[in-house]
Amino acid sequence: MIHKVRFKTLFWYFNFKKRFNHFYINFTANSNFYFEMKPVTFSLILVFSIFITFFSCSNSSDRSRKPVSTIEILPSKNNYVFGENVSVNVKTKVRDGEIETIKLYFNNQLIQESKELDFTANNIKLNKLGLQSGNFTVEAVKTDGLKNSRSLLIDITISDQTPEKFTYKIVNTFPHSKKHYTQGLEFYNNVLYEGTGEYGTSGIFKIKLETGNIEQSKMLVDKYFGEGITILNDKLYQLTYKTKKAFVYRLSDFAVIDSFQFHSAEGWGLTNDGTNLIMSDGTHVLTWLNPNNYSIVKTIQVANNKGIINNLNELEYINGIIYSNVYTTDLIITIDPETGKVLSEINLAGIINMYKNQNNPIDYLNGIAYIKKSNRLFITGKYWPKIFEINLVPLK
Ligand SMILES: [Ca+2]
Repeated sequence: MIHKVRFKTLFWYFNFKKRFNHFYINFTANSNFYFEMKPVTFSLILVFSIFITFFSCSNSSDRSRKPVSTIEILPSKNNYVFGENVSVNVKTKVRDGEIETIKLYFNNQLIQESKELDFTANNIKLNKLGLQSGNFTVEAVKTDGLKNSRSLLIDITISDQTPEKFTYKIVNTFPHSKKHYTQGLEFYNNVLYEGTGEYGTSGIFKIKLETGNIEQSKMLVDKYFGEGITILNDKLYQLTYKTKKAFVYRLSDFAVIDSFQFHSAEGWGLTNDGTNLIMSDGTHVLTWLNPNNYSIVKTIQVANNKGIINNLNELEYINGIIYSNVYTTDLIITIDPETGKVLSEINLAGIINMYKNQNNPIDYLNGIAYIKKSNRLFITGKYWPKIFEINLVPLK
Protein backbone atom coordinates (compact mmCIF):
# COMPACT_ATOMS: atom_id res chain seq x y z
CA MET A 1 0.00 0.00 0.00
CA ILE A 2 2.70 2.46 1.06
CA HIS A 3 4.90 1.58 -1.94
CA LYS A 4 2.00 1.97 -4.32
CA VAL A 5 1.11 5.46 -3.06
CA ARG A 6 4.76 6.54 -3.00
CA PHE A 7 5.17 5.41 -6.58
CA LYS A 8 2.07 7.38 -7.55
CA THR A 9 3.40 10.49 -5.82
CA LEU A 10 6.76 10.19 -7.63
CA PHE A 11 5.01 9.60 -10.93
CA TRP A 12 2.97 12.72 -10.32
CA TYR A 13 6.04 14.73 -9.35
CA PHE A 14 8.11 13.82 -12.43
CA ASN A 15 5.30 14.66 -14.79
CA PHE A 16 5.12 18.34 -13.99
CA LYS A 17 6.66 20.63 -16.52
CA LYS A 18 7.96 24.08 -16.05
CA ARG A 19 6.59 26.61 -18.49
CA PHE A 20 7.10 30.31 -18.04
CA ASN A 21 6.81 31.06 -14.31
CA HIS A 22 4.29 28.33 -13.54
CA PHE A 23 4.28 24.59 -13.09
CA TYR A 24 2.07 22.41 -15.23
CA ILE A 25 1.22 19.00 -13.89
CA ASN A 26 0.35 16.18 -16.22
CA PHE A 27 -1.58 13.53 -14.31
CA THR A 28 -1.14 10.79 -16.88
CA ALA A 29 1.63 10.17 -19.37
CA ASN A 30 -0.50 10.57 -22.49
CA SER A 31 -3.03 13.08 -21.17
CA ASN A 32 -3.54 16.44 -22.81
CA PHE A 33 -5.15 17.79 -19.63
CA TYR A 34 -3.00 20.20 -17.60
CA PHE A 35 -3.47 21.87 -14.23
CA GLU A 36 -1.72 25.15 -13.65
CA MET A 37 -0.39 26.10 -10.24
CA LYS A 38 2.38 28.04 -8.56
CA PRO A 39 5.40 26.20 -7.08
CA VAL A 40 4.40 27.04 -3.51
CA THR A 41 0.92 25.54 -4.03
CA PHE A 42 2.43 22.44 -5.54
CA SER A 43 4.83 22.02 -2.59
CA LEU A 44 1.98 22.34 -0.11
CA ILE A 45 -0.08 19.72 -1.96
CA LEU A 46 2.94 17.41 -2.08
CA VAL A 47 3.52 17.68 1.69
CA PHE A 48 -0.20 17.24 2.35
CA SER A 49 -0.46 14.15 0.14
CA ILE A 50 2.56 12.52 1.84
CA PHE A 51 0.93 13.20 5.23
CA ILE A 52 -2.38 11.69 4.05
CA THR A 53 -0.52 8.65 2.65
CA PHE A 54 1.09 7.78 5.98
CA PHE A 55 -2.02 8.64 7.99
CA SER A 56 -4.29 6.44 5.89
CA CYS A 57 -1.77 3.59 5.80
CA SER A 58 -1.43 3.52 9.58
CA ASN A 59 -5.24 3.49 9.86
CA SER A 60 -5.69 0.80 7.26
CA SER A 61 -3.23 -1.47 9.03
CA ASP A 62 -5.44 -1.12 12.11
CA ARG A 63 -8.42 -1.81 9.91
CA SER A 64 -6.90 -4.98 8.55
CA ARG A 65 -6.43 -6.24 12.13
CA LYS A 66 -10.04 -5.58 13.06
CA PRO A 67 -12.51 -8.47 13.06
CA VAL A 68 -15.07 -8.36 10.24
CA SER A 69 -18.57 -9.73 10.77
CA THR A 70 -21.36 -10.40 8.30
CA ILE A 71 -25.03 -10.70 9.24
CA GLU A 72 -27.60 -12.76 7.36
CA ILE A 73 -31.28 -12.74 8.29
CA LEU A 74 -33.50 -15.75 7.54
CA PRO A 75 -35.89 -15.67 5.85
CA SER A 76 -34.32 -13.00 3.64
CA LYS A 77 -36.89 -10.63 2.09
CA ASN A 78 -37.72 -6.97 1.52
CA ASN A 79 -40.57 -6.56 4.00
CA TYR A 80 -41.22 -8.30 7.29
CA VAL A 81 -44.45 -8.71 9.25
CA PHE A 82 -44.81 -7.26 12.75
CA GLY A 83 -44.31 -10.08 15.27
CA GLU A 84 -42.60 -12.38 12.75
CA ASN A 85 -39.87 -14.70 14.06
CA VAL A 86 -36.56 -14.73 12.23
CA SER A 87 -33.12 -16.27 12.61
CA VAL A 88 -29.87 -14.38 12.25
CA ASN A 89 -26.57 -15.92 11.16
CA VAL A 90 -23.41 -14.16 12.25
CA LYS A 91 -20.06 -15.00 10.67
CA THR A 92 -16.87 -13.26 11.76
CA LYS A 93 -13.40 -13.26 10.20
CA VAL A 94 -10.30 -12.51 12.25
CA ARG A 95 -6.94 -12.01 10.53
CA ASP A 96 -4.85 -12.13 13.69
CA GLY A 97 -5.34 -12.31 17.43
CA GLU A 98 -8.26 -13.82 19.31
CA ILE A 99 -11.91 -12.96 19.73
CA GLU A 100 -12.97 -11.86 23.20
CA THR A 101 -16.69 -11.67 22.46
CA ILE A 102 -19.25 -11.17 19.69
CA LYS A 103 -22.52 -9.52 20.60
CA LEU A 104 -25.68 -9.41 18.48
CA TYR A 105 -28.21 -6.65 19.18
CA PHE A 106 -31.71 -6.03 17.82
CA ASN A 107 -32.77 -2.40 18.20
CA ASN A 108 -30.10 -1.91 20.89
CA GLN A 109 -31.30 -4.91 22.87
CA LEU A 110 -28.73 -7.68 23.38
CA ILE A 111 -29.96 -10.87 21.67
CA GLN A 112 -26.97 -13.18 21.94
CA GLU A 113 -23.34 -13.11 23.05
CA SER A 114 -20.81 -15.64 21.80
CA LYS A 115 -17.12 -16.46 21.59
CA GLU A 116 -17.76 -18.53 18.46
CA LEU A 117 -16.87 -16.88 15.16
CA ASP A 118 -20.00 -18.33 13.55
CA PHE A 119 -23.29 -18.60 15.38
CA THR A 120 -27.05 -18.42 14.78
CA ALA A 121 -29.59 -16.61 16.93
CA ASN A 122 -33.05 -18.14 16.52
CA ASN A 123 -36.62 -16.98 17.19
CA ILE A 124 -36.02 -13.25 17.20
CA LYS A 125 -39.40 -11.52 17.27
CA LEU A 126 -39.68 -8.45 15.01
CA ASN A 127 -41.79 -6.19 17.16
CA LYS A 128 -41.47 -2.69 15.76
CA LEU A 129 -43.49 -1.47 12.80
CA GLY A 130 -42.29 0.90 10.06
CA LEU A 131 -39.61 1.54 7.49
CA GLN A 132 -36.10 0.44 8.52
CA SER A 133 -37.56 -0.40 11.90
CA GLY A 134 -35.38 -3.40 12.64
CA ASN A 135 -31.72 -2.74 13.25
CA PHE A 136 -29.48 -5.75 13.82
CA THR A 137 -25.99 -4.85 14.98
CA VAL A 138 -23.13 -7.23 15.58
CA GLU A 139 -20.12 -6.05 17.56
CA ALA A 140 -16.98 -8.18 17.57
CA VAL A 141 -14.24 -7.43 20.12
CA LYS A 142 -10.74 -8.96 20.14
CA THR A 143 -8.67 -9.67 23.24
CA ASP A 144 -6.37 -6.78 22.26
CA GLY A 145 -9.36 -4.43 22.46
CA LEU A 146 -9.70 -3.82 18.72
CA LYS A 147 -13.35 -4.02 17.75
CA ASN A 148 -15.63 -3.59 14.81
CA SER A 149 -19.36 -3.50 14.31
CA ARG A 150 -21.71 -4.09 11.41
CA SER A 151 -25.40 -3.22 11.13
CA LEU A 152 -28.27 -4.51 9.03
CA LEU A 153 -31.47 -2.48 8.74
CA ILE A 154 -34.71 -4.23 7.82
CA ASP A 155 -38.18 -2.96 7.00
CA ILE A 156 -41.05 -4.31 9.11
CA THR A 157 -43.82 -2.66 7.12
CA ILE A 158 -46.68 -5.12 7.41
CA SER A 159 -49.08 -5.34 10.35
CA ASP A 160 -50.06 -8.82 11.57
CA GLN A 161 -53.61 -7.59 12.03
CA THR A 162 -56.38 -7.28 9.41
CA PRO A 163 -58.30 -4.05 10.07
CA GLU A 164 -61.96 -4.34 10.98
CA LYS A 165 -64.17 -2.62 8.40
CA PHE A 166 -66.84 -0.08 9.30
CA THR A 167 -69.37 1.98 7.42
CA TYR A 168 -71.48 4.78 8.96
CA LYS A 169 -74.96 5.91 9.88
CA ILE A 170 -75.74 9.65 9.95
CA VAL A 171 -77.31 10.60 13.28
CA ASN A 172 -77.42 14.40 12.87
CA THR A 173 -76.28 17.12 10.48
CA PHE A 174 -75.13 20.57 11.54
CA PRO A 175 -74.17 23.63 9.48
CA HIS A 176 -70.52 24.14 8.52
CA SER A 177 -68.99 27.18 6.82
CA LYS A 178 -68.40 26.59 3.10
CA LYS A 179 -65.47 29.02 3.42
CA HIS A 180 -63.64 26.84 5.94
CA TYR A 181 -60.79 24.76 4.52
CA THR A 182 -60.93 22.45 7.55
CA GLN A 183 -57.59 21.40 9.03
CA GLY A 184 -58.52 20.74 12.65
CA LEU A 185 -61.78 19.98 14.45
CA GLU A 186 -62.08 19.36 18.17
CA PHE A 187 -64.45 19.73 21.13
CA TYR A 188 -63.16 21.09 24.43
CA ASN A 189 -65.56 21.29 27.37
CA ASN A 190 -68.33 20.43 24.89
CA VAL A 191 -67.56 23.50 22.72
CA LEU A 192 -66.50 23.12 19.08
CA TYR A 193 -63.21 24.60 17.79
CA GLU A 194 -61.99 24.57 14.22
CA GLY A 195 -58.68 25.43 12.55
CA THR A 196 -58.61 26.35 8.85
CA GLY A 197 -55.95 26.52 6.14
CA GLU A 198 -54.92 28.10 2.83
CA TYR A 199 -52.90 31.32 2.62
CA GLY A 200 -55.07 34.27 3.58
CA THR A 201 -57.94 32.28 5.08
CA SER A 202 -56.13 30.42 7.87
CA GLY A 203 -57.47 30.89 11.36
CA ILE A 204 -58.92 29.40 14.52
CA PHE A 205 -62.61 29.53 15.38
CA LYS A 206 -64.89 28.86 18.33
CA ILE A 207 -68.19 27.71 16.88
CA LYS A 208 -71.70 27.01 18.15
CA LEU A 209 -72.38 23.52 16.79
CA GLU A 210 -76.14 23.83 16.43
CA THR A 211 -76.14 27.11 14.49
CA GLY A 212 -72.64 27.23 12.98
CA ASN A 213 -72.27 30.74 14.43
CA ILE A 214 -68.68 31.85 15.00
CA GLU A 215 -68.36 33.06 18.58
CA GLN A 216 -64.65 33.88 18.55
CA SER A 217 -61.95 33.83 15.89
CA LYS A 218 -58.38 34.77 15.12
CA MET A 219 -56.76 34.80 11.68
CA LEU A 220 -53.15 33.98 10.86
CA VAL A 221 -51.12 36.47 8.86
CA ASP A 222 -51.07 35.64 5.13
CA LYS A 223 -47.62 34.03 5.09
CA TYR A 224 -48.81 31.12 7.26
CA PHE A 225 -50.94 28.22 6.03
CA GLY A 226 -52.82 26.90 9.07
CA GLU A 227 -52.98 23.18 9.80
CA GLY A 228 -54.12 20.94 12.68
CA ILE A 229 -55.31 22.25 16.04
CA THR A 230 -55.73 20.71 19.48
CA ILE A 231 -56.53 22.00 22.96
CA LEU A 232 -54.73 20.89 26.11
CA ASN A 233 -54.88 22.53 29.54
CA ASP A 234 -56.74 25.61 28.22
CA LYS A 235 -54.14 26.24 25.51
CA LEU A 236 -54.90 25.88 21.81
CA TYR A 237 -52.01 24.58 19.67
CA GLN A 238 -51.97 25.18 15.90
CA LEU A 239 -49.56 23.78 13.32
CA THR A 240 -48.61 25.46 10.06
CA TYR A 241 -48.01 23.63 6.79
CA LYS A 242 -44.47 24.20 5.46
CA THR A 243 -43.05 26.80 7.84
CA LYS A 244 -42.31 24.25 10.62
CA LYS A 245 -43.89 26.69 13.05
CA ALA A 246 -46.63 26.11 15.60
CA PHE A 247 -48.57 28.74 17.55
CA VAL A 248 -49.88 28.47 21.10
CA TYR A 249 -52.98 30.48 22.04
CA ARG A 250 -54.68 31.17 25.36
CA LEU A 251 -58.05 29.52 24.84
CA SER A 252 -60.12 32.19 26.64
CA ASP A 253 -59.24 35.05 24.26
CA PHE A 254 -57.10 33.44 21.49
CA ALA A 255 -54.12 35.60 22.48
CA VAL A 256 -50.85 34.16 21.13
CA ILE A 257 -48.80 33.19 24.19
CA ASP A 258 -46.03 31.16 22.54
CA SER A 259 -44.75 29.65 19.30
CA PHE A 260 -42.25 26.93 18.50
CA GLN A 261 -40.42 25.20 15.65
CA PHE A 262 -41.17 21.50 15.12
CA HIS A 263 -38.82 19.01 13.45
CA SER A 264 -41.16 17.42 10.89
CA ALA A 265 -40.81 18.82 7.37
CA GLU A 266 -44.52 19.64 7.27
CA GLY A 267 -47.32 20.11 9.78
CA TRP A 268 -50.62 18.34 9.04
CA GLY A 269 -52.95 17.03 11.79
CA LEU A 270 -52.87 17.52 15.55
CA THR A 271 -54.49 15.94 18.61
CA ASN A 272 -53.45 15.08 22.18
CA ASP A 273 -53.70 12.15 24.57
CA GLY A 274 -54.19 14.31 27.67
CA THR A 275 -50.43 14.50 28.26
CA ASN A 276 -48.65 15.06 24.94
CA LEU A 277 -49.43 16.60 21.58
CA ILE A 278 -49.63 14.09 18.70
CA MET A 279 -48.97 15.37 15.18
CA SER A 280 -49.07 14.00 11.64
CA ASP A 281 -46.86 15.35 8.87
CA GLY A 282 -48.27 13.88 5.65
CA THR A 283 -46.23 10.69 5.89
CA HIS A 284 -46.97 7.42 7.75
CA VAL A 285 -45.32 8.77 10.92
CA LEU A 286 -47.04 10.19 14.01
CA THR A 287 -44.94 12.23 16.45
CA TRP A 288 -45.62 12.84 20.15
CA LEU A 289 -44.47 16.26 21.39
CA ASN A 290 -44.05 17.45 24.95
CA PRO A 291 -46.46 20.44 25.25
CA ASN A 292 -44.13 22.28 27.64
CA ASN A 293 -40.76 22.18 25.89
CA TYR A 294 -41.95 20.86 22.48
CA SER A 295 -39.34 18.06 22.42
CA ILE A 296 -40.10 14.78 20.63
CA VAL A 297 -41.39 12.18 23.09
CA LYS A 298 -41.77 9.32 20.60
CA THR A 299 -42.74 8.48 17.05
CA ILE A 300 -44.70 5.56 15.60
CA GLN A 301 -45.03 4.37 12.03
CA VAL A 302 -48.48 3.40 10.83
CA ALA A 303 -49.16 0.30 8.73
CA ASN A 304 -51.94 -2.14 7.98
CA ASN A 305 -51.70 -5.75 6.78
CA LYS A 306 -50.65 -4.55 3.30
CA GLY A 307 -48.07 -1.92 4.20
CA ILE A 308 -47.48 1.57 5.53
CA ILE A 309 -50.24 4.22 5.31
CA ASN A 310 -49.08 7.62 4.06
CA ASN A 311 -50.97 10.95 4.06
CA LEU A 312 -52.19 10.69 7.66
CA ASN A 313 -54.04 13.94 8.20
CA GLU A 314 -56.56 15.28 10.76
CA LEU A 315 -56.44 13.34 14.02
CA GLU A 316 -58.60 12.64 17.04
CA TYR A 317 -57.60 10.73 20.17
CA ILE A 318 -60.66 8.77 21.31
CA ASN A 319 -60.57 6.44 24.33
CA GLY A 320 -56.93 5.39 23.88
CA ILE A 321 -57.10 5.01 20.09
CA ILE A 322 -56.00 7.50 17.40
CA TYR A 323 -58.43 8.24 14.57
CA SER A 324 -56.88 9.66 11.41
CA ASN A 325 -58.16 10.90 8.09
CA VAL A 326 -56.20 9.49 5.17
CA TYR A 327 -55.88 12.52 2.92
CA THR A 328 -57.59 12.41 -0.50
CA THR A 329 -59.54 9.27 0.45
CA ASP A 330 -62.94 8.58 2.04
CA LEU A 331 -61.20 6.64 4.80
CA ILE A 332 -60.70 7.26 8.48
CA ILE A 333 -58.40 4.69 10.07
CA THR A 334 -57.98 3.90 13.76
CA ILE A 335 -54.45 3.34 15.04
CA ASP A 336 -52.94 1.60 18.06
CA PRO A 337 -50.77 4.36 19.62
CA GLU A 338 -48.27 1.79 20.95
CA THR A 339 -47.50 -0.21 17.80
CA GLY A 340 -48.81 1.88 14.89
CA LYS A 341 -51.02 -0.99 13.73
CA VAL A 342 -54.19 0.00 11.88
CA LEU A 343 -57.05 -1.48 13.92
CA SER A 344 -59.99 -0.52 11.73
CA GLU A 345 -60.99 1.31 8.56
CA ILE A 346 -64.10 3.47 8.43
CA ASN A 347 -65.31 4.07 4.88
CA LEU A 348 -67.24 7.34 4.58
CA ALA A 349 -67.73 7.17 0.80
CA GLY A 350 -70.83 8.99 -0.35
CA ILE A 351 -71.50 10.90 2.85
CA ILE A 352 -71.23 14.33 1.17
CA ASN A 353 -72.67 13.34 -2.23
CA MET A 354 -76.12 14.88 -1.78
CA TYR A 355 -74.50 18.28 -1.05
CA LYS A 356 -72.27 18.27 -4.13
CA ASN A 357 -73.38 20.91 -6.62
CA GLN A 358 -72.07 24.00 -8.40
CA ASN A 359 -72.54 26.18 -5.31
CA ASN A 360 -70.49 23.93 -3.06
CA PRO A 361 -66.83 23.61 -4.08
CA ILE A 362 -66.42 20.55 -1.89
CA ASP A 363 -62.91 19.33 -1.17
CA TYR A 364 -61.64 16.27 0.71
CA LEU A 365 -62.89 14.66 3.91
CA ASN A 366 -60.87 16.13 6.80
CA GLY A 367 -62.08 16.72 10.32
CA ILE A 368 -62.83 14.38 13.22
CA ALA A 369 -64.17 15.55 16.58
CA TYR A 370 -65.54 13.71 19.59
CA ILE A 371 -67.53 14.60 22.70
CA LYS A 372 -66.32 12.17 25.32
CA LYS A 373 -69.06 12.86 27.87
CA SER A 374 -71.85 11.85 25.52
CA ASN A 375 -69.84 9.56 23.20
CA ARG A 376 -70.69 11.54 20.05
CA LEU A 377 -68.53 11.39 16.89
CA PHE A 378 -68.49 14.14 14.26
CA ILE A 379 -66.82 14.42 10.85
CA THR A 380 -66.59 17.07 8.16
CA GLY A 381 -64.40 18.11 5.22
CA LYS A 382 -62.73 21.06 3.54
CA TYR A 383 -65.41 23.51 2.30
CA TRP A 384 -68.15 21.04 3.25
CA PRO A 385 -71.50 22.74 4.03
CA LYS A 386 -72.24 20.21 6.78
CA ILE A 387 -70.80 18.57 9.86
CA PHE A 388 -72.12 15.03 10.27
CA GLU A 389 -72.65 13.28 13.57
CA ILE A 390 -72.24 9.58 12.83
CA ASN A 391 -72.41 6.16 14.38
CA LEU A 392 -70.03 3.47 13.20
CA VAL A 393 -71.59 0.37 11.69
CA PRO A 394 -69.48 -2.81 11.41
CA LEU A 395 -69.35 -4.34 7.94
CA LYS A 396 -69.92 -8.05 8.04
CA1 LIG B 1 -59.64 16.42 15.55
